[in-house]
Amino acid sequence: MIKLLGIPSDFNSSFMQGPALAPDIIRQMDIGGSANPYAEDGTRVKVGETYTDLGDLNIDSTLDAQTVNNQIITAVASAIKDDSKLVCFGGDHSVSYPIIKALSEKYSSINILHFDAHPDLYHNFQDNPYSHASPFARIMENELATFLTQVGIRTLDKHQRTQVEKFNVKVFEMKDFDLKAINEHVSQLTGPLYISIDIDALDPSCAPGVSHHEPGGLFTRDLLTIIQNIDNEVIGADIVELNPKTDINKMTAMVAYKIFKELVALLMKK
Ligand SMILES: [Mn+2]
Repeated sequence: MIKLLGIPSDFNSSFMQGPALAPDIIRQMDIGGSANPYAEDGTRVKVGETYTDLGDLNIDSTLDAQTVNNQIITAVASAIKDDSKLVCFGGDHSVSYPIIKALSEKYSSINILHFDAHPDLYHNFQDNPYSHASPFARIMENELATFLTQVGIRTLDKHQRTQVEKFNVKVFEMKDFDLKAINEHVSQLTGPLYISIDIDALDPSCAPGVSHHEPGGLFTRDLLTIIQNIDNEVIGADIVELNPKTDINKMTAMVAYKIFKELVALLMKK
């Protein structure tokens, strides 16, 4: 079974709030009537038919980050204990750390395919170890994943380059974008694959509804092509950092929904 969980977390965002509003807005694309309910391979994707919507976690932003992380870990563990595959809508990117923590207790040798403008590898950002700028530092230092691949990156600074080397991350920087090389690399990964998609991996012309606009990103088509070429065992995915407050005519919400449909079709394959 495929399940959807909304994690409306905002309090680890460093710059502006908004991603907590995203899960409901992406869901509206499914039920609003304007969208086609099919992935491009013909898979019908509809709530109650193809996937079960678990609703949103009730995130209490007055609690400390570790308590909220534990709440997310418990919810994810419970959702996957019947061997369901889970897609989560964030929320800011901080949610990927507790999601992958829960998955790592069920699966070993996880590979992560991470789409983002930013590497999110800061050891310590604004004195918040659970910041949305740091989830992949926490994941890698706790050895929750065997290998991390990043695609769409265009903001590497000196510190994060050091972190890339420390954690042996394979980074496909946007300035060297090569679709074929990415597809080939992903096909060679062995072990279960988790996909984390920060919507700001996309160019702001495709996805303006994000908190951190970083020009020079992926086109929606590039991302869809990479997803559609994946033949690995995929164990789950997240779509994070959509900020409805900066969106235009819900176009980014529709892009997120389109990506969700392709992810569901992929999760149904094996
Ligand atoms: Mn980002």
